[in-house]
Parts: sequence; C-alpha cells; structure tokens
Amino acid sequence: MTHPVLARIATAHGRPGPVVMGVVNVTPDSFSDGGRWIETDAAIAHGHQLVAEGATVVDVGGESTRPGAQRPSEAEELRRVVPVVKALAADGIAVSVDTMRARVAEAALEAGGVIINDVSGGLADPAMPALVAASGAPFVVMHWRGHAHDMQTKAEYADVVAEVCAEMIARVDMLLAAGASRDQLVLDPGIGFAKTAEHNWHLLAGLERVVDLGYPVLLGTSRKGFLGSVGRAPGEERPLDARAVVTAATSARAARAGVWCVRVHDVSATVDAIDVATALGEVQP
Ligand code: PMM
Repeated sequence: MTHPVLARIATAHGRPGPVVMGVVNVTPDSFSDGGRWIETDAAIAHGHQLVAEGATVVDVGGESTRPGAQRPSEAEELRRVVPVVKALAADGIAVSVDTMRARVAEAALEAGGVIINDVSGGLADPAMPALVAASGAPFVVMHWRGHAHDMQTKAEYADVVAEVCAEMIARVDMLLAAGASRDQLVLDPGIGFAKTAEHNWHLLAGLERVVDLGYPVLLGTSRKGFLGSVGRAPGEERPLDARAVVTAATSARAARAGVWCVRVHDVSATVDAIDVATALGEVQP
C-alpha cells in the first residue's frame, strides 16, 4: 500500500523517474546555502522558485547539519521554520520539514507540512517515534550515527552498504514497535553523515541494495563535499554554487537505481539529468 501523501505526490509529479525535493535551508550556517534564505520572505520565494523549476516537494529546515555545526534552540528552529512551511503549504505545495525535534515536526504538520524528514531517523529526540505513529505522516528514516559536532569520528565501516542497511532497518523496527506503519517509512542512506568520501561512493554504487530493502528511498547528495572534490587535485574544490552538474550526475544514477526521491538545491539541472536517465531506461540496448 502506498501512503496517500506519497500517492498524491506521485500524481503531482506526473512523470517517470524520481520525485525532486527542492531544499530551502532557513539557516545562517548550512554548508551549501547558509544565510541565503534566513529571511522568511526570501525562503518562501525560493520555495516557489524551486517548484517552478520542477520540484514536487519543498524541504524546509531550520537547523544546519554541516559537520561541526552547533544546534539552534527549539524556539529558534520553530521561529525559522513554521512561517515558511505555512506559507508554502497554503499555496498548495507539498512541504517536508527537515528536523530532528518532535515539537518542530508537530508544529510543521499543524502548519500544513506533509512529510517529516528526520536526519537522525528518530534517534535524536525520544519523543519522535510516538509523534510519527500518532501523526501517520510519511517519515524519512535517514542513516545517522550522531550529531554534527562529532559525527565524522564515527565514519568507520567494514562494509558500509551492509552496515547502513542494517542500521536503517533497526530504526524501522524501532518505529514499527512505537506504532508507526510500514507505508509511512522512507529510507535514506545519509550521504555525508558519519561517512567519508569513499563511503559515499560505495553507497552510491550500492544504491540498488538500499532500494531492494523494499521501502521508497530518498537520496541527498546535493553539493556535498565528495562532489566538490571529485576529479580535482587535493585542496582544489568546486565552489558550492558550481556543483549543480556533479549533483545532477548522481541524480541520474539514483534514477537508474529506482530511487523514489532526490533532495537537491539545484532543481533544473537534476530534472534534466533525470530526463536523460529515464529516456535511457525506456529502450533496450
Ligand atoms: N542532507 C542534509 C540535510 N538534510 N535530509 C535527508 N533526508 N537526506 C540528506 O542527505 C540530507 C538531509 C545536509 O545538506 P544541506 O545542509 O545542504 O541541506
């Protein structure tokens, strides 16, 4: 059974290939776009722009998860996120809220949001699993090993794809035990969270194994460090606003693997890349 919200998103998407989730970070310090959409009106306008470029979902977040980031207070996160969710939802846009706090997720749903995107997969806030169960909303279970300030010390794996899959399934079991239903759950391998560049490449190469777990899969590679440095000499990185093409290449990869949704900052490049991947998938070699 497909969750009714995901079914509505599929209808609104109306085309083959992954749904595109556009990112609006209402933060002063996100690594990719920190400070650009911190004003409520600018964030709302940016959400509309992403939809105009082809996003079907807009992900609104008020906490930066860049490696080393400190957390905002709950009150500050609510102040950043709720007005933006409310305005975009009122204009008929499917909004997800990128939060690790149950109280923020609840307020965002009350404001018209339809998806909870929790990068901790329900681990950071002990109240989250009960909220997921009570709300019935789709919930993104991202693979996570700890808060941003020290997560890169936890980037140790013998077989990263197998361990990430096993840890996501442990989160799923926790959520089901708390009363959530299977059709609410979306899995995300958590590219860049407690992972080195090499781990990220292994996860991208092994995406089919994540898809084979049987849940819709969301992938967030957009502008991340391993895409900044790929193909470049050590110390030479693409600037953040010059990573649309490398990100779009990973969106094409995600499309071929059967991923449900890609979370990106640069929507139009990813829409183009998905069109290419879809056209290729429709013919026999
Ligand atoms: N990455 C970031 C933030 N939220 N949510 C999901 N589900 N998956 C991700 O990979 C993810 C996320 C960090 O990127 P940003 O700070 O540029 O938004």
